[in-house]
Amino acid sequence: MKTAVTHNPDQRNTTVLRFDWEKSDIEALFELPFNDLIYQAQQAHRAYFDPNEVQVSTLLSIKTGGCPEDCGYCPQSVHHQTAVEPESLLEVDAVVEAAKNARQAGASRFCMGAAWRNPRGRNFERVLEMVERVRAEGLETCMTLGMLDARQAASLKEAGLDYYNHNLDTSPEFYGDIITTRTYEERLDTIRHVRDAGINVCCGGIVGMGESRADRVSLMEQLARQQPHPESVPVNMLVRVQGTPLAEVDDIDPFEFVRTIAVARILMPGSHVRLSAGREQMSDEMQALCFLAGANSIFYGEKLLTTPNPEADRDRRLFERLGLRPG
Ligand code: SAM
Ligand code: DTB
Ligand code: SF4
Repeated sequence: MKTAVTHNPDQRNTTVLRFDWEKSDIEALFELPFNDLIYQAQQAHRAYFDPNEVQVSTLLSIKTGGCPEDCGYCPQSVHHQTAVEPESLLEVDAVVEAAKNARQAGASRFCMGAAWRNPRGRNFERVLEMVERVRAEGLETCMTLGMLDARQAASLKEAGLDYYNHNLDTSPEFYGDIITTRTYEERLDTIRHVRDAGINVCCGGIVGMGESRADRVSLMEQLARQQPHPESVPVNMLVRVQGTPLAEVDDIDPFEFVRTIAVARILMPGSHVRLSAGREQMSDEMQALCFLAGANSIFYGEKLLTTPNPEADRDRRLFERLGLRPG
């Protein structure tokens, strides 16, 4: 068995990280009685993290809509007729202003997302300046700009980028039903470039797109066999948007979503598991179950990129009611 001890210094864990997870191990976790699964997830969580601390990131769309990719879930694709109004890349000053507001509201990380297949030319130069200026405000920086080559990843590192988000989205088997303009292998290449440049990797997927449990197992296998594990693992619940091909897909059983969070927590115990898109559609009780299952990061603020996120007040109340602290 290939193992490695975590290097996270403030953790009292004796658990070792595994990178050799097999589909059968992951299936067995999904099949556990719910209470046993949550108990195991809690044990993994508590070995690595303060269970009452939830990391808070703020998200800003720095370039909205008009994306040439055909991701079936996404309101920003030119292939779908949605209500999103395309906007060009924001000015650096506007981004810095938004970052200051985020810091005052208690965010520790500022994530910037662009609806691109990949960044190019002058726009990329501007993005580098954004990283430098936001970092100078004392925030951790994260970007998601589409595919990167090795040189671009190195430039982002040099500018001071802390995290890069690039999701696998789903299993290799189901992927072709959702996206045809970018291959799974291209996604893995970008993740490798980010890793090689020394930037922390934020990589996860979307649940509730009509995939099977076997697909969720397979996505988790892809994530948990990366060595090191992605430092941050966003688990998005599909936000169904009118005009996208997935607008009418059936609801996933909420407990299956919670199970997916718990499995991510057990497979990658030293990583932040982010309860990302979809919180607006969840009850407070459902979110509490997700935290219990090991989610320990959220996006805070009224909007994700183009779709609604819970009001800041609702989140503040939820944290108070659950005794959670922003980390
Ligand atoms: N354009 C870049 C890319 O896709 O590589 C970065 C931005 S893209 C919007 C970031 C991620 O948001 C996607 O990979 C997907 O996982 C997530 N996402 C987009 N639309 C979503 C939706 N309707 N529901 C849930 N997650 C969504
Ligand atoms: C991620 O995994 N989820 C965030 C972030 N990475 C960039 C994006 C969610 C987007 C939801 C749809 C929208 O608001 O447009
Ligand atoms: Fe474009 Fe990203 Fe949306 Fe895909 S997910 S259409 S790449 S913005």
